[in-house]
Amino acid sequence: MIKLYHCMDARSFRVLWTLEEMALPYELVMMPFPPRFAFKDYLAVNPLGTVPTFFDDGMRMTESSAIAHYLVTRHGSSPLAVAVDEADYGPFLNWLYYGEATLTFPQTLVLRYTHLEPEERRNAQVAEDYSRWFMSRLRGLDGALQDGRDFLCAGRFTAADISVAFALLLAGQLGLDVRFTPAIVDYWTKLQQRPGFLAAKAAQERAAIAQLGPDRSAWSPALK
Ligand SMILES: N[C@@H](CCC(=O)N[C@@H](CS)C(=O)NCC(=O)O)C(=O)O
Repeated sequence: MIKLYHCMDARSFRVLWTLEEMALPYELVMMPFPPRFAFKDYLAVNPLGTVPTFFDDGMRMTESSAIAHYLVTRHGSSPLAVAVDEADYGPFLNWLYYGEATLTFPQTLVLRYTHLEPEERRNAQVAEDYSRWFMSRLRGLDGALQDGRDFLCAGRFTAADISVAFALLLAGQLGLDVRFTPAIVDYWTKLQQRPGFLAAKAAQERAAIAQLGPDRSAWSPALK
């Protein structure tokens, strides 16, 4: 049985989106963000306090892009995976890692110094520096999309798109999407229309209302 510990629109959304695209059964545990402070029992599940934590029977994982990769390779021969013998296997892995390590990391500094730190420790300069750093790193994505492709590799939607698209979702939460190039806006707009994306959005909303209550400000107390 698959079990996913998740916070609204956090990196664990990569996993939730993959599960919905693959129509796999799962149990979703919604927690207020950040669980390290707002749901301390979670530290027994994941001492880092980060989301996702994912279980497949007894096996536990905590890296969102790796879990997406695991799901599309371990659970059936999914078109969301690019196989080792396909020409785009290398680009597939590269985009999968780029989404987290290159695109998401600088945004966490923006999030921290605009929302998570107490008022007196917030720092507009740090936030702007890392926003610019993120934007310059997006050049890799913009360049790849210049040929009008809808998906990053193998000519089809894969887990690599999920990994990169999460970084675009986070950018929207931070107000950085106004700086997206037309090619990135176009790519991201189409991905958000996918039934799997919409199902994942609806699933987290339903579970949050059921498990955390209807007051949205309680879902992410640190982001008020
Ligand atoms: N590299 C990890 C990072 C996990 C991570 O830092 N998740 C964030 C949510 S987007 C988190 O839990 N932050 C809260 C905290 O650090 O306490 C992944 O891709 O899953």
